[in-house]
Amino acid sequence: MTTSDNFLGLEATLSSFERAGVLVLPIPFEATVSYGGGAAGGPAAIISASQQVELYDREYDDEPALRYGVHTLPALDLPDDPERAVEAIRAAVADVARTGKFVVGLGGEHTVSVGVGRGLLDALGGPLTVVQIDAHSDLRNEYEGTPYSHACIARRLLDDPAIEQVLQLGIRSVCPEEVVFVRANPDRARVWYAEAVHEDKWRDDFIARVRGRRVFLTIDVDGLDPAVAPATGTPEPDGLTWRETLDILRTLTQHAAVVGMDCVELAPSPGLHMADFAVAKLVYKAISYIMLSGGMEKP
Ligand SMILES: [Mn+2]
Repeated sequence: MTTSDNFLGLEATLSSFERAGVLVLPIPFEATVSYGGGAAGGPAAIISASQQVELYDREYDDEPALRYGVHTLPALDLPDDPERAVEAIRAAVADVARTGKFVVGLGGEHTVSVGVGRGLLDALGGPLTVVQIDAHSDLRNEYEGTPYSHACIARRLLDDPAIEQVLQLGIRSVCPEEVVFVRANPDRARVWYAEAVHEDKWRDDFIARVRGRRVFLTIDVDGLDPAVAPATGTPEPDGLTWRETLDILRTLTQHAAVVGMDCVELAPSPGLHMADFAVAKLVYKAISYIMLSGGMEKP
């Protein structure tokens, strides 16, 4: 592994497996995409763009990556069948998480998050709360003939009673089935639509739901506004701003222990490399918040 193919382009001393506190796992899976394609190219684009991200972070007056170190694993080679792919991701993530290092999955379509969440449960045990930044609720029981569609991932995670709740922020697009599900299961699913975030009407309720919990954080890049991250398969207007997104991540990591995360659905597009860069910078910010807030040691 050279500096050109590891996340942030860190020197060997900071990116070796032994030294790193963070493991980045590329998961270039794409099979159930329903609109714009290209998510399979997401991990490579994020890693490539991350080489351009300044390591110095003004919020910390420091280069946070030098404190925790990041190792980039080889990309997973997965079958096309989504259910089998989810099982393979689950096994791989469980192996990686058992090292005790912090795991960051890079998708790939959102279906990969089912495997990441289940793998974290296998390795670290439950219960886990899922915090999902997304334009879509992904709470359908089935979509286009498969329960393992990218449009069903929150529902699949909730199949496991060890997933105690899914908390969603930035949502703009839902179907009647999803609205009915959320109303019928208020203890297990909670949605803060984008307007609630824009109007700052999420914070207190969100903190109450995450405080002291162990969290799997899943970021669908379409949760952000297309002005920030336009290169994605199912873009929706009125998304989260950069500042709102960081506010959510900062608030989350101040009150909960994030034990694993992923970032999915970047579909790199020619001429839109600003999206690759924004997502790479967002992943770096998220890792820093998690690792430097005490992360896994929190209650
Ligand atoms: Mn989405």
